[in-house]
Amino acid sequence: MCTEKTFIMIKPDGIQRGLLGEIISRFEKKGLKFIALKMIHIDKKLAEMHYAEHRGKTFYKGLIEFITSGPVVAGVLKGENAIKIVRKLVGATSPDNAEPGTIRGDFTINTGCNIIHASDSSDTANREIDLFFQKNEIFTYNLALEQWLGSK
Ligand code: D4T
Repeated sequence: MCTEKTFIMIKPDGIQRGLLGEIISRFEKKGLKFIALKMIHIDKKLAEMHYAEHRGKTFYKGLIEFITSGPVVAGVLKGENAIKIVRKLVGATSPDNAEPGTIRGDFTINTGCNIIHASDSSDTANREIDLFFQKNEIFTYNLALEQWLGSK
């Protein structure tokens, strides 16, 4: 068993389309625990740090403009194998590969406006959590079930 933390961000289109509750609910129902959650309007500097790996790519400029176009909701989720499980719930980047039943598979038809981001590795998760959250914005609390699941 490997208890992990991972970072998610519901993008401006997810909020514009009224999908916040639906998306948050999917993670909760799966059994993942939110240990941080907030709405922010990302500025250009933070956007460029978050998407540094894509600098120079054809879609980079549009990506930065889009992610700074309105508020996003950022969160930290904790649970057993959280990184892989959250990526599975989110679905593939390209909507034509995203399976029905996943968030992207159910709600998107466009690669750029794909409503949610989720960390793809432990290193990425740590980097992104540090980028978006102060230490005092991340909470420690137990769920009653965790003693039976062996996950805290
Ligand atoms: P994010 O980072 O948004 O969760 O997406 P992924 O992790 O699934 O995919 P990514 O890093 O490859 O892409 C980042 C972001 O860029 C947009 N994008 C991507 C785009 O507009 N055109 C493209 O061709 C690609 C590959 C969508 C997500």
